[in-house]
Amino acid sequence: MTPEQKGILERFEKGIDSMREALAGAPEELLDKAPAPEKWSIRQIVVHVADDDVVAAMRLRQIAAEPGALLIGFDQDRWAKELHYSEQSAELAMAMFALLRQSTAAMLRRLPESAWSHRGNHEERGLTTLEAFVAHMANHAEIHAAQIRKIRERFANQPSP
Ligand code: NI
Repeated sequence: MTPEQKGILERFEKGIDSMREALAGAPEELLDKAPAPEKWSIRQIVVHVADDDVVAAMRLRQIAAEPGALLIGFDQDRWAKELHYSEQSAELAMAMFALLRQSTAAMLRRLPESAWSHRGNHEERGLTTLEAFVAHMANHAEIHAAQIRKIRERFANQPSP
């Protein structure tokens, strides 16, 4: 692994802490707060982050083991609606997210450096390297952790009715 790949992998794993910290001490009723009616609540964001890592766990294994593999897209808004994200357990989603990320990070750590330049072929976004995809997933958890912190700040000063 190059120092840069090592840094990306560390950031990927730290996504677990970023999400945990963003959710720390959040009461259950706060999880269902959304910044606007058409926007996702904290609970929906947490389940989305976990489900996106379900897909990423598969894709990262495909790219590592089968370079050139076709990566199938999914409609995140349909998943949120059809899979009832608003009723799912945020705790269970976080546990799954943490376990998937730990296991995927352990798998990635054992790969030869050459595997990091393997490419997957995303049906909508085209070719992506393993390295770029791990970086993308590291960003994904960070972006959504920041989004959760922002929603919490917004509701922190509002007394409950
Ligand atoms: Ni997302």
